[in-house]
Amino acid sequence: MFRGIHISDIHLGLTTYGSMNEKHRINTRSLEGLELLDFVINEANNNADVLFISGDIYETPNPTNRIRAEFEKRLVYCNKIGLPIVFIPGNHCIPKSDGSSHPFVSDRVYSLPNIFMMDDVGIQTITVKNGEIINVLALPHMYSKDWGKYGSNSSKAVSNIIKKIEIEGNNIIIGHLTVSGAINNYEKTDVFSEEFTVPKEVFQSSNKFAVVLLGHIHQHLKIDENIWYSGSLFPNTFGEEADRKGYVYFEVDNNKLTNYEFKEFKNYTRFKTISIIIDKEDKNPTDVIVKSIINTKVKDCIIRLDYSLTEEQLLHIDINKIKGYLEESKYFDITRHIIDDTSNNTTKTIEKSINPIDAVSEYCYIKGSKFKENNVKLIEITNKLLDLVNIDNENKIQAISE
Ligand SMILES: [Mn+2]
Repeated sequence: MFRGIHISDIHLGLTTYGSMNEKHRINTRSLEGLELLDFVINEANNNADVLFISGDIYETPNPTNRIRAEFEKRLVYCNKIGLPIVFIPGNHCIPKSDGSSHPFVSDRVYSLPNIFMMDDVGIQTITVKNGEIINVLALPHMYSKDWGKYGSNSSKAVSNIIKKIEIEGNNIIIGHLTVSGAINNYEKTDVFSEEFTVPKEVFQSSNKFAVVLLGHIHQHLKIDENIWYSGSLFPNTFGEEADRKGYVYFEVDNNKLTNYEFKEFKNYTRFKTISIIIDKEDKNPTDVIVKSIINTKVKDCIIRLDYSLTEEQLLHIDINKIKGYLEESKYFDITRHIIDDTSNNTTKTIEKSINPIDAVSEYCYIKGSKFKENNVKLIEITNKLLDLVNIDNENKIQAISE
């Protein structure tokens, strides 16, 4: 029997909704990711035999030296304490252009005996902390040029890979991909190549593997008894506002899953949306908004405040008072809609800088329902443009909001 801990989608280097932590000289979002990672490593060291991370370690294929050093420092630590750590690159870690490498290249780190960076399809045999031997099949993120050698599409490719394998003992799959049927609201759609998508039946039809540990979809999702997404380490966007975040603890005995627990983190930054439509007759719109802010408990959260009111009521809004009540939050955006009494149209003013993706969503909203089907496409194009800017995320967001 061995005990595993599974996390995914850490996105170290993500800076959206964050700010510079002056003491540590690192963005608050990355700092939180590192703190949660430290917590998980500690849990794994005390209560498990091996730690798995199923992709999207970094937000971009070009993390800053600081971010890379912080992650590698933790790998070196895992090696030192004798905790095997197994991980694969996700789509965020792999450059889309041909020729350049992912960021997991340091010989000093990746040649260590307890570090298993699996950047190619294949099996690795690993002795875990309690001396048991396990076989891990890696399915790192693949573009169509990569799966082409295994099959005509991503589903056939994975099916062929699994069929060909002959192994005995405790076997595990670790993959960064979309299982079709699992809804992917949160990952940016990749417009440069086909999505790496596999039907769940491909995994279900094989009894060679005790568990399938998945990454890419940020919501914690159970696809089957022994097939799951652990979900991202913390919410990256407002799309993940309702998710619970944590890690999966599991036990495998004789190549069968014998225990599974999702353990939610106690402390992580929550995203909260406050959406208010103020009654047209209301004489104190500021009070209505303030009351809503108080009820929401905004302390240490990332807040999106969105209110609708008439032109007349707008004159009674005390924006400084509203902002005062949002001060305890870690970050806030305020958006207002003006309800036009003479028609059903609303117009919108954006009070504070928002990220480019949200800005495009707002634009689609303003344009109305006939524009809705273009929304997804527009966001894809925006992502593509942001990728083409080809500078690290921190600079990118600053450049745009300036
Ligand atoms: Mn991903």
